[in-house]
Amino acid sequence: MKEKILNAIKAIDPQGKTVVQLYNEISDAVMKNIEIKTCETQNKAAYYLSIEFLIGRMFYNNLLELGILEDVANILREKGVSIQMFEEIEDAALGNGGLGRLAACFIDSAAGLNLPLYGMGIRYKYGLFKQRFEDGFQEEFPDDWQSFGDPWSIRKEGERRVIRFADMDVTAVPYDVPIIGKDRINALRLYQAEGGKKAEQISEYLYPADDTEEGKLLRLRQEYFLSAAAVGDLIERYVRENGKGFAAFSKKNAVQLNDTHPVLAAVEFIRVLTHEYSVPFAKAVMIARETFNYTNHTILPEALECWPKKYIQALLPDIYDILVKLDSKQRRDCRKAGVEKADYAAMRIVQGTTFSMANTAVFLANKVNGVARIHTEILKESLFAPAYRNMPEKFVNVTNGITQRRWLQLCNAELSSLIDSCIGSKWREDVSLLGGMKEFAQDEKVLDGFVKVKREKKAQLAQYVQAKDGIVLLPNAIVYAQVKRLHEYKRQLMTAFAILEIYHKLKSGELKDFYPSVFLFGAKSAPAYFRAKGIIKFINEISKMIAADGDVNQKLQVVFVSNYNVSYAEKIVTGTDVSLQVSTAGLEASGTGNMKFMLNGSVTCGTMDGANIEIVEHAGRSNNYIFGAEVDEISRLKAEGYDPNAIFAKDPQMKRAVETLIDGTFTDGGKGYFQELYNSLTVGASWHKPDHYFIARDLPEYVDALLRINKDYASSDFVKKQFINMASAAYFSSDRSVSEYAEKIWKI
Ligand code: 26Q
Repeated sequence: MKEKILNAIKAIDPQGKTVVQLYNEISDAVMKNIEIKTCETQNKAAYYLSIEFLIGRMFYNNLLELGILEDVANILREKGVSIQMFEEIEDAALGNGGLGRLAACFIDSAAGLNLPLYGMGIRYKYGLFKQRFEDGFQEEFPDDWQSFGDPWSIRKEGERRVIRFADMDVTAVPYDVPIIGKDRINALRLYQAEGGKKAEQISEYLYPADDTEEGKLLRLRQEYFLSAAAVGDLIERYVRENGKGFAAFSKKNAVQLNDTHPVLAAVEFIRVLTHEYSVPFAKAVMIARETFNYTNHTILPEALECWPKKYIQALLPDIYDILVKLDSKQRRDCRKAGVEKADYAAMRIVQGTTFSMANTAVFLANKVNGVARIHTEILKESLFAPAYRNMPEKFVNVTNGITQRRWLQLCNAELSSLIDSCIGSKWREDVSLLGGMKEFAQDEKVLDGFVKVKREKKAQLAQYVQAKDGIVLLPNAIVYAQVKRLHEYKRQLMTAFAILEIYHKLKSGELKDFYPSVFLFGAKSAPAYFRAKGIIKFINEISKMIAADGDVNQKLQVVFVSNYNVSYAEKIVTGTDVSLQVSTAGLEASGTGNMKFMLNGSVTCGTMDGANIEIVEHAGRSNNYIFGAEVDEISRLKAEGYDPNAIFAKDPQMKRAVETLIDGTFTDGGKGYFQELYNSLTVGASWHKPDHYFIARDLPEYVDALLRINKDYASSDFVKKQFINMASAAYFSSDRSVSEYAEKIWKI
């Protein structure tokens, strides 16, 4: 296969061709010579249903996975073409953050582990919006990723299927994308909606604006579209091979629901079995329960989906009937099992005028899992406590992971070769061997090599930032990075205040011997999320002020890169010294960026939240900078009362930083963003109490941690800390996560 591909690429003549043309020709040469597996004939297979797959750029990754990246680079070089030029081909951003990127890492790992795991999602015409800053404000532009062509998918015309809504029929046409592993290539199947203008809308946008009823209905259509297309595929294939008795269905199929967005798949499954194959309702429910599993990714109340009954009734009357029947069955089951009234009320599928998707998922799932140990504990103790009390065997933890192929081998060839030179190259296939690097943590020569790699990656990052954003990074500075979706609970605003405090200390002369530092932010805000947009503007204002201040601008720099995406992340995680992971304890389910930084040798400056806890367990707390209130303290503060204003009053430096929001230091052009942020901290806003995310509680310790890092950075100990983090990262490979899913949940 490799020979064939390389020969086909050798035969390409780059003369007079554009980058896009060449990209398509080379990609085609690969696609013509590989075989994509779309199903199993004998064995059990697992299906990963997700409304997002944040794949990123496929070109380099696919060549890497095929083991021909270097060969192709050489062939192209001989033709006078640099393989780097394909960096202008933009990412397929069919996801917006952690949940979508996790799905991409998982299918990558499964292919690498030779496991039959097939992704199923939606082929959005436009991915996550492109972000630009206009006067420091976020502006959004459509992401027309197919303008570069889409050589990496195959349209499966023959496998189209009709999806029925009350008011229209929509055709789902699958496109199969190869997910390449060493010994197998699995399909990621993305469905496109067709059948007229209204039908096509369904797969037009990732996250259509849902501030209107129409937008919400469109989102519901998307969820059912994916669910019904996937279930239709699974059932049709099963019946073709096994006939219409469904007794063995769950022996051949396991389905993972990536959060509740595709949970209607389990309901649709019951609909098809009962309505189309005359399976009795109770039996259909039983089979669904053996087949489907649910991963929860967030406990934030505003992200827990509840669909108004009337929406489901209007668009999906048969699904409505099944949900109502499930709700009755749940009542009977609970009564029979002697479930407490209060527990039943909390677990109930019907909640007021809505259906709770999380409760539906828990009811229908064989296993329910959280994505880091603390998160699963919180599910068991809080969010799903009643269900856990009554069905403890359902709950399992699988801590998230990331693929070391994209997040080390591909993005950091330099560090990868350093590792090869110490422990050989077997770790590339068996990442658990990476732990062997710990033995080199005292080896001065290896540490020197590590420092050199970091310096080189920092220089590459600087080049990239300059090319993309036109900003020149301070040379040889410490790089602190906070890159992730913009959300209040992630507390980018707290980092902004910490920077302001440091700035004021620099100005007053209180801070001597401050090592030059760059704070790098990357984040997109949901278009309608007013406060998040205010935070972006605020950080950009801080950035501007510091850059213009000759007293400090050689010591401190704040850069908010625009259009942060997977490709940007590949540069940032390698060139960073300090990974900022500072969510309010209990609210970041896991985080996966934290793992990418760790693997590339950053220390974590963060709270005891999500996977940070397991990270410091593996790498040693003393090799990281942990601060802030832990979950218990946050609960206590919530119960006993928390008064941020009292803290502001006693801490003049904090007060000064916070008041820059309203004291005229910065302007938001009279749009009210900064006043709104200020109010949210001091008087509360919407349904939240003041400082709902406990910034005042954690900020002093945060500033302290950042300054401690600044002191430590100049010592050799700091490099050792970074190195040990890298050497301890094997556990956070998605190879490990996927193996756990395969064993504990899918039984494949
Ligand atoms: C909910 C209701 C209506 C519309 C949209 C949504 C919605 C959309 C996206 C709710 C949640 C999401 C995405 C959640 C997400 O990305 N969660 C992240 O998942 C990662 C992988 O498990 C974790 O590492 C992160 O901690 C978690 O925030």
